[in-house]
Amino acid sequence: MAFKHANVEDLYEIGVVLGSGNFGQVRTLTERATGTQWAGKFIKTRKNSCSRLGIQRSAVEREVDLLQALQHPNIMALKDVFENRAEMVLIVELISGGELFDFIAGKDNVSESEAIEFLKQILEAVGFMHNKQIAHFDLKPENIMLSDKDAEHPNIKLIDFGLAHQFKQGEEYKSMCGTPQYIRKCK
Ligand code: PIT
Repeated sequence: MAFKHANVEDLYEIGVVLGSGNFGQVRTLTERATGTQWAGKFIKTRKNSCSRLGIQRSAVEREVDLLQALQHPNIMALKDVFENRAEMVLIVELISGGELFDFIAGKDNVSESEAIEFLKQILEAVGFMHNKQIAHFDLKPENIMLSDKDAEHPNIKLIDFGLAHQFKQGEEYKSMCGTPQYIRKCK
């Protein structure tokens, strides 16, 4: 995917903050040409390799490659990527149902059939990734979202592939710091 150098604001109206993290912010976007709603992940990129601030461009490129390989109804879809000197913006599908965690916490109980429906969708997404030798490495309630919590059957959407990794045939991997979260290729 070629990254666009246009100004995001020329093409999208930037709306409210949906979430934030180390990477920057996720905000709602309205596409000016069509009125379609999206979400934008605004990532502050590193000015140079010595800086501790921001995320390296290569890390964003990797996340973009993985998201492109992961087109699945239960995985956040990527539409476009913009970049300028200071930041990169991932245009992704708007997921307006919030975290699965909050959905469950806000209810008195979750029925067995609802639980089955959620778990089935989570496992379908994870199975799809694993078939492509991609591991998410940060699956947790905060990264499991609902497309629309007012729908009768809300759909699961996995987000945040910032730590994800695609394992390649013939490469050997070792865990670092005692946790498989930090993997590196062995020479
Ligand atoms: C929302 C709504 C939405 C998308 C997101 C959050 C995405 C969050 C996100 C995505 C990433 C990432 C970190 C956070 O690395 O439509 O509340 O790829």
